[in-house]
Amino acid sequence: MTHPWWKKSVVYQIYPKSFNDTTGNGVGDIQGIIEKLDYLKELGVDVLWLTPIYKSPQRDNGYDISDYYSIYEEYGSMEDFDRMLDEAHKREMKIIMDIVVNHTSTEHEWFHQSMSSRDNPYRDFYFWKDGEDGNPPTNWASKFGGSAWEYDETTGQYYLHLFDVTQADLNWENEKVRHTVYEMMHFWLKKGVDGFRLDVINLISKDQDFPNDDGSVPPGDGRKFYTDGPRVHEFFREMNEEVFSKYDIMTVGEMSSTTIENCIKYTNPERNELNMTFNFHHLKVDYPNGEKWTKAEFDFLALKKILSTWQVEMHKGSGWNALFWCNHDQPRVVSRFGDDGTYHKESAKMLATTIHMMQGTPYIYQGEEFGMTDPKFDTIDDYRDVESLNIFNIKKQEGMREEEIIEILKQKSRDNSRTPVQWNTNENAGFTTGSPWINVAGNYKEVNAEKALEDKNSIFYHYQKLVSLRKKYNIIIDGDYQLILENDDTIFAYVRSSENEKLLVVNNFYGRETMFKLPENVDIEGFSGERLLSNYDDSSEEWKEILLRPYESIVFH
Ligand code: TEU
Repeated sequence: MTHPWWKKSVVYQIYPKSFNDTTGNGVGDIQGIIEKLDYLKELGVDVLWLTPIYKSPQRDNGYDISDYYSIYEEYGSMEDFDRMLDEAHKREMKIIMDIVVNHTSTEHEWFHQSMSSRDNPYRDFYFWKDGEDGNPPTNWASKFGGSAWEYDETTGQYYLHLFDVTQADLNWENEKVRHTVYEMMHFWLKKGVDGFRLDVINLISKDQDFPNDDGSVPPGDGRKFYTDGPRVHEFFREMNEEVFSKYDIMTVGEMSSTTIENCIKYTNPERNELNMTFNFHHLKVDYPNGEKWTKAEFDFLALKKILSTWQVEMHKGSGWNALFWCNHDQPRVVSRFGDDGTYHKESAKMLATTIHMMQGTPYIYQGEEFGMTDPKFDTIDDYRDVESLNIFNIKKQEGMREEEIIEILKQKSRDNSRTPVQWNTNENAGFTTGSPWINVAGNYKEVNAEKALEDKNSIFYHYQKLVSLRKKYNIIIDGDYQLILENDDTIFAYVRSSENEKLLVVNNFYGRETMFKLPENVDIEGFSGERLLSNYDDSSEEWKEILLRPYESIVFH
């Protein structure tokens, strides 16, 4: 079977602001990315995804774009960008851009025009509505807290913002908006970029009746009227026909609160929409009753069940998953589902194996490859994220004690993944010679890239092996998936199968010993297992019955 390149690829996510600063201003930059390309090549990744590097007031670290055609000046110039693209291509790595077109910054010229008067030609680029008796047009909530509508005095109407008040939602019903966006996409593709990650792209089609949410379907915040909305598939097909189909690129959609049925439709190749989707259901297993802003253990059985259901159903529907534990919005996985103390190395490797042996395209988030942890900031002054700061204020107003809010942020804040990449033991972990825009985590002397490169047994080389296994064994790409021992509360084990081949993946998710026994109903009669990978030097060669040590993880072929 031949595969499109993006099915065989591993993607590495770069959050430029925190990646590598070469100017000493405390903010990462494009030159800093160029400097680290050889390091990324050594890891073996095929594609780099850059979170937004366009001109932006940075209220939401670039997800608030004020000009899609220029580079944020602290990151460098368009010449720097072109050079980076060229240098990546020379090393046979591709680059995909983050496209944020559900909304723009309110600093964008379109919004300035739009807000200036009710009959400005750009008025209809955004959603403007009258209030209802002094209240917002609907009771929809912003994802970052508060109402999704903001009143603007200039014209006496409200505009919609599903995210921050400075991120105004674009009106995709307006054909001019769509074509303006497509033109911008062509600009970047003509430069030679290799694809797009499309930010919250399943939110672009809003129910044009703008109903109030009666709360009958939780969480009752209005999302049912714009998530996987009425015309979203139509918009993707149009985008595909007018833009994507004209290039050899990859597209990955970030899908907020989506469903499997929709993700199959988004990614089944026969429908010509997108190549793959991110969904977040497996990362809500520590949100009890759907509530993110509370300190909680994760639900292990739910984690297994959700990941497995997506594996099985997407396979059946010929869809394609983006596989990931980490990104710039999520806490660090080793702190979240592993152990960032005693079993740091073992658990980080185990988590990597669990996700990389599944079907889909894996993503590695900067620093994950050597086990970066949550920084556990304990004062509000250390936090930078607009969402965290909003929530801090909201919870405080609701009467929660500051210490309690900080305990929640320590576990849940998006800043957990945004601290500078820990390159070495130098001051500021080698990220900057200046003062970093956000503090470096305290453990950089123990956890850093340089140290990982010097240790043949490091987490880094485990990731490197996982990347190379994917290149060697097509079963990782094509095999179907079967969860085994689904009710075991310690082991996450599954079998991948293709015609005459199987993979058995066994992971102990906890810091205690446990016995693995291959269930009788697993059809591997006649197979002899070869151990492909493990996170202890002397793991078992025997695969039917294994006494697993803390966080032990083994792959048999
Ligand atoms: O995130 C979309 C999104 O909904 C989340 O992951 C969000 O961070 C979470 O729901 C908050 O609780 C994307 C970007 O990845 C994120 O960084 C942006 O802030 C957001 O869109 C708006 O552009």
